[in-house]
Amino acid sequence: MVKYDENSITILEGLEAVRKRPGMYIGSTDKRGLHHLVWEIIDNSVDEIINGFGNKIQVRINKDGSITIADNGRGVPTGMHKSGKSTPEVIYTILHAGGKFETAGYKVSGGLHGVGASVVNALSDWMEVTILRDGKIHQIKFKEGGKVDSPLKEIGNTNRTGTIVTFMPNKEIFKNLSFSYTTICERMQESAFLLKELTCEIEDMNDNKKCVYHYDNGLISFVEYINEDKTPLHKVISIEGTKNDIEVDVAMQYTDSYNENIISFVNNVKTSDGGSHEVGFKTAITKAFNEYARNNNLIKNKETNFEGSDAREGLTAVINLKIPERLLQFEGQTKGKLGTPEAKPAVEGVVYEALKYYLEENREVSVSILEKMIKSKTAREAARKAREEARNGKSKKNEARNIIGKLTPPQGRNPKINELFIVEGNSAGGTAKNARDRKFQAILPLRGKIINTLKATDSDIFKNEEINTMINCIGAGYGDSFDVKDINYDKVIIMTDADDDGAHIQCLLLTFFYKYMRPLIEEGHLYIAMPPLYKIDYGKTHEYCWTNEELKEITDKKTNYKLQRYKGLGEMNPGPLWETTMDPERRNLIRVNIEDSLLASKRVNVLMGDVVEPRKEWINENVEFSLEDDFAINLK
Ligand code: 0RA
Repeated sequence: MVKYDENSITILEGLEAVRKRPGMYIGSTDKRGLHHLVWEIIDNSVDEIINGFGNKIQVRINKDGSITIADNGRGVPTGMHKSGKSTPEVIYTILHAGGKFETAGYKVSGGLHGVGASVVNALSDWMEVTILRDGKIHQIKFKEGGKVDSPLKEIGNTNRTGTIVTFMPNKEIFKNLSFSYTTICERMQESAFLLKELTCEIEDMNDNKKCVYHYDNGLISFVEYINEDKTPLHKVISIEGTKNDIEVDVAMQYTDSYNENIISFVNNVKTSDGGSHEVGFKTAITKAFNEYARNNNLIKNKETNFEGSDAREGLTAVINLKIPERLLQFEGQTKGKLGTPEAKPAVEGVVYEALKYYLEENREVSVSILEKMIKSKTAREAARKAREEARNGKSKKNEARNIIGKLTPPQGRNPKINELFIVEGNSAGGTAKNARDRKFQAILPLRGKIINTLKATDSDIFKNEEINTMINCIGAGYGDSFDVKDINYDKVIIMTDADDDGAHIQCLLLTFFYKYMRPLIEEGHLYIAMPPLYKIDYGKTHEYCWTNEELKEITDKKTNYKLQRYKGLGEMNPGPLWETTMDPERRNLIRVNIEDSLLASKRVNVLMGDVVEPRKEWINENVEFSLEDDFAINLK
């Protein structure tokens, strides 16, 4: 254990730089950046618990817009730093201050995190740190981005230890100042899954919400949670082992779904872009299942092996590695990919040995998993054959027939400008056709219900007419062969009624795009249109409303008006539809933005259930409003 003390802190830079270029330190100043501040403070508390001190973190969203993060660790040291300032003042005002940047100890901070609590202070109106340590309570207060408002002083006695930080984010820097209870809960829940001993409490004082997370079974519970709405084929398999100083901890479970969901962490930091440990894991399971299948004659001599994708269909796995700092290597711009070469053989060795043993010991489970893999292999081979036939021209005519009569194409042929509106139902499609600017807007009405691509097999999905039509219209392929460079439209816009059915269709479409055309989302080409709910007519003029609050605000002020409620797009006339929803100069589009594949797939599951509320919440939380005025300017 490394001994941290007052002197292990060096002074590097001032806070001014942070305020000038917040993006450099926290990525952005939108909702994501705002939450980055919270992760920064929480990570410090988590670090303390990883190091073996304390077992509880509490987060409270306060009524005044500030947020409090408390832990029961040792408490920040309260002595004097060699600079003549108190240690807390140094930690919370000097950039890059903090033991973890300069010790050769075990603890690491991967990814973007760990830039320090001082960054949070720099970007806050005020911050207050209360420390419980050595029988005393100390407090220090800062204002205006890190100026000392009240220096460290003793304010009472206590028999507990810990650190309590409250901060108010700067109103000028952050566009959106409201902390998301859901986002914070999800993050804290993840920490609780990874650290068995940790208990997390989150409380929102604005609407009296509170939740507590604690999981004695750690990763096993994590996998059970991800698979909560699916049908598992067996109990979660738990694998633990150490090889070459790398601790490997894995939990895995197959379900009857077709999705693969592998999530990995290194020293409790998520490796969103995978890396050598994931490669090792995949190699190990493919090898173990192929060997078992061969030895038990489930794959015959002449037949080919399972491919990796067969071995992963329907698999949910969480991998957590503890790697000593001297072996750590991260790659990629966001440092989300593990580079450490030693991690591959370590994970591969541990997982292969354990899985081989497990399969021998649990024959019934092995057979049910292998039956599924055989189906996947057969379907994969059939799909390949069908694709080859299609490529040989056999289905070209069908494709053309598929589109003709459904799509109303634009006159112009510029894929950098053209827009595709995917519209719910024929009647809405007719209105949209009349409302559009035919130069660059295309209309594709969807007739049938969209298939749930999370539950259906690949072959069912590609038999589905609506899906085929969309793939053909967009024109850039799908799945691994999807190439965003080939898209026929700069914007693919989902336009549905503003009701629950519409929300459901949106979610089914989002699921499809998420699964088969993810780059379309990643590169910002997928949008949701926002038709209004009401029209208010004053005789000579009129106005539209998108929410009930807006409506109330207007109707509270006016007296003489006629109110029309739009039950669906089909009820709107082309004029109003153009003005409110399709005209680039006036419309509001939501750009679809899926940040996190675990949450997305988890949520897509929630969305696909029969519950409507979580669906709406998901849309509210995940789609970011962006007025795209740049486009309007380009057109004129
Ligand atoms: C430096 C040294 C020591 C603890 C901490 C920092 C510490 C920081 C934070 C931030 C949030 N919670 C925290 N808990 C602890 C340990 C000094 C010692 O007792 O040896």
